[in-house]
Amino acid sequence: MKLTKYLLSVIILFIFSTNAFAANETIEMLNKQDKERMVYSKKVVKINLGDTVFWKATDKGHNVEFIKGGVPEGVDKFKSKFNKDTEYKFTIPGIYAYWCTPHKTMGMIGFVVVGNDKSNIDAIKSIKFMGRSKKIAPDLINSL
Ligand SMILES: [Cu+2]
Repeated sequence: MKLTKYLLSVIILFIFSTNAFAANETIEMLNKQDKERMVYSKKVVKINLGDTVFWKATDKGHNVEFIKGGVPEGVDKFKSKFNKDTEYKFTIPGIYAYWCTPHKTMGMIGFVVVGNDKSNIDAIKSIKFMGRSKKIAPDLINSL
């Protein structure tokens, strides 16, 4: 009986520690998905405060860059290295808009809503998107 309890606590501890390091959302950086080229596998994710998003460099030549003015107040700038997996832990609530630096005009944009806080939606709406990103941004922003 004592051993069972011990094993149980070991198992619970293991599950807990595994989750602590796992991302809450995984987004792939892709050259192609269906008919789209240069795309994040998920353009919009909604997460809880304190969650982590992991971007997997499935295809090369991509990165993640927070858009200036497109993140909640107090968030530092973030720009990941090309060709590398990256992750970010979201500790400030609000909407985060990001793009892939070389493909920001090709529709390679994404949004993260943290803690269901949309208080910075006006700032998000005033981001100057270009090219294909300008075409797809309004519908994405409306879906947040
Ligand atoms: Cu890209």
